[in-house]
Amino acid sequence: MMYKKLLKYALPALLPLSMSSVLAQQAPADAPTLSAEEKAQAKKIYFERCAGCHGVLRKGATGKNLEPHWSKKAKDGSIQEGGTLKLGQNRLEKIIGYGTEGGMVNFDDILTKEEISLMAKYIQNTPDVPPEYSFKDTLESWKVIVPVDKRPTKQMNPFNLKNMFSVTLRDTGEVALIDGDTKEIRSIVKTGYAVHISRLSKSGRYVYVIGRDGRLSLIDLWMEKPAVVAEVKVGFDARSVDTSKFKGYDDKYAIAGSYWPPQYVIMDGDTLKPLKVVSTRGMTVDGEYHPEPRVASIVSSEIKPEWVVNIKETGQILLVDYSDIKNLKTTTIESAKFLHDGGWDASKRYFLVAANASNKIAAVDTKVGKLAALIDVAKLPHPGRGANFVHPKYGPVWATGHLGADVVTLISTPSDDKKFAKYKEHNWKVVQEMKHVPGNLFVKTHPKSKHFWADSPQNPEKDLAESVAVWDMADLSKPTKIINVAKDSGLPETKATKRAVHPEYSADGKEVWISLWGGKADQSAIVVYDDATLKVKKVITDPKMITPTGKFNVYNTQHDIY
Ligand code: DHE
Repeated sequence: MMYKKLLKYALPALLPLSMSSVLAQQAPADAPTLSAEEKAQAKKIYFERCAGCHGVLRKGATGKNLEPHWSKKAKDGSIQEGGTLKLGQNRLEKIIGYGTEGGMVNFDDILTKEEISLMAKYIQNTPDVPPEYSFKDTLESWKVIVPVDKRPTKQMNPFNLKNMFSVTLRDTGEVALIDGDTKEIRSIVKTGYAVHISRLSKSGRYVYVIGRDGRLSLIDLWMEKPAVVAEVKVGFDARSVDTSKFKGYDDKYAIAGSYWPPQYVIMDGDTLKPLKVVSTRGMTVDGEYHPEPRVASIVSSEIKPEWVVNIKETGQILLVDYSDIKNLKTTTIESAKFLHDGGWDASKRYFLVAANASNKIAAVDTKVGKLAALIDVAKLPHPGRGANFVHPKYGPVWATGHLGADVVTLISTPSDDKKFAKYKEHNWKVVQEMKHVPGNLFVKTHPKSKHFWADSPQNPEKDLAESVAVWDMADLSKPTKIINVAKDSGLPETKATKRAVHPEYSADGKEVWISLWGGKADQSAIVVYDDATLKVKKVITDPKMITPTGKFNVYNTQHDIY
């Protein structure tokens, strides 16, 4: 059941809908035939429902390999063979319809019988290869809407930009800029489809938002009414973006990573002019070539001119040195599969990333450029960027939640501060698993807070999906309060679950903002809590507030405070 929710979470990989040319592959002789119309329909369903877990080329990632035929060498040297053709139409229909013990979910409540039969036929055919996307394509897509010399030279609005929130309105293809002080929507800007994340330039002036369709938009917060000043399409399907944060490189570069094609693009920070495209295809940590290693999270170091680029399918973590873009130096660190999201420890020397299919957290020491630890954790870790705080018994810890387990894991992290020297023996160990519920996506705290927040939007129980748990960090044995955010919002009952998702602090650490991710057509809200009293302070709602998900406070995102 949990896995089902996870799959539903992984649904909207939109890429091929926007692709005009796809390299059609020869069907195996014994594969069921499909008319052009059926194929188009199946392709759409595949990309909307299946690609997130199984990959565009169907090599498998979180989900199984779905090629018509595959063979691989087992650990004992024997050759194993399999494939969708071997499974056959009946078995495939059953797997798609009813799911498997291995984690495949049942689709009988999502797809019709005819659609299930169609999908079973479709996956016995060889996957089509979507087109590549070159440096030239990237350059041709690049648009400067307001040139740098036509932009303001100082902030032209009276807003407290530090406390501005960039909020994803997922299904409308927009981002709302909400004033954290007054809670007013200052601007709603058109962006790519289902913006995934917002990141800030080092100075805090520019917001970079990346759509799932690969459209990267640059917003200038200094304008009287903040608006998009440049755009570029970095690929057909993307999730990550970051900027150059090392001293001397303020607002100089941006980097965005794509799922398809598997590559990343380095750009000028203030215009998004593409400078370099780098493919991420290559060998997995198991020594096998992978044609579709998608770029998952990217973070920017403050101690070196470097980005940490996490490659999902290969399990390789790249440290990309941007001090000389023409002669790019990259350190490749082996970790585990499949890399997803992660964040810095409190010292910002170590980056911790979830290898979700391996149930591990990989920690990279960016000072020495090496893997510091691979830590076994509970099923399907999903940290977001994680959360850092000082544990009453174990000192500095970094926390991750789990999609597939009912705990929040606390991992001890090293510190140069002498007062924490006594905790050294615990470093890189799981020191506590706090009891939570499965289906968690994001955890959050703030250096000025005594509270720790965790959501559970993917929990199958409506009540839990609409609630968040809060712990008092002095006593982590159980949550101090479970808050039903949907009820607190005062919004009318809707058929769609209003998933309470992504807690985010205000710049001063006094408020926590939670999105209610409701139905596509439902007016929704962000509920703002007073972090000290855990009482509702404000419900931000508006007819334009449709499917709010990620929220990024300017100051906290700029300085990686979490
Ligand atoms: Fe995310 C972060 C990938 C579905 C909301 N998500 C990330 C990152 C990756 C990723 C690689 C890290 C980016 C970084 O730090 O550079 N997410 C994916 C998927 O592949 C997946 C499973 C399926 C898909 O097709 O996109 C997926 N994600 C979702 C959602 O359905 C969520 C809940 C709602 C939404 O808006 O789409 C969602 N993901 C987020 C958010 C972050 C994120 C809010 C940033 C967390 C942060 O605090 O930084």
